[in-house]
Amino acid sequence: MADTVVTPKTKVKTKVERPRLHKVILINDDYTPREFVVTVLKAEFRMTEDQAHKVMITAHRRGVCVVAVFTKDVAETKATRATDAGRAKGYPLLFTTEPEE
Ligand code: NFA
Repeated sequence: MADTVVTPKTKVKTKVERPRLHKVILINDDYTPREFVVTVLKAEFRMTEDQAHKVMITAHRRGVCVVAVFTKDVAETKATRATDAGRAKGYPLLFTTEPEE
């Protein structure tokens, strides 16, 4: 009895997953000036003039454009800050977020 060998019946498997990323999406509207959208994109998302202009014009033509992807917290903070920048000027500029597939 003192020499009984005990084999564990359960295995513990540690699983590490990367956090799901969230998209920040720019929504088109009829009132926010194009140049102001570009300014906000450059300031909040550290884009060049060229990148910002491409994103702005894509949203303008198609209705929406994915700006960038971040962890949930960062995406939500940036979307809120960028939306608030428009609101401060009286524009209906809107950035939303959604989880990546
Ligand atoms: N559609 C706006 C305009 O013509 C520009 C715009 C682009 C606004 C992208 C919001 C998002 N002034």
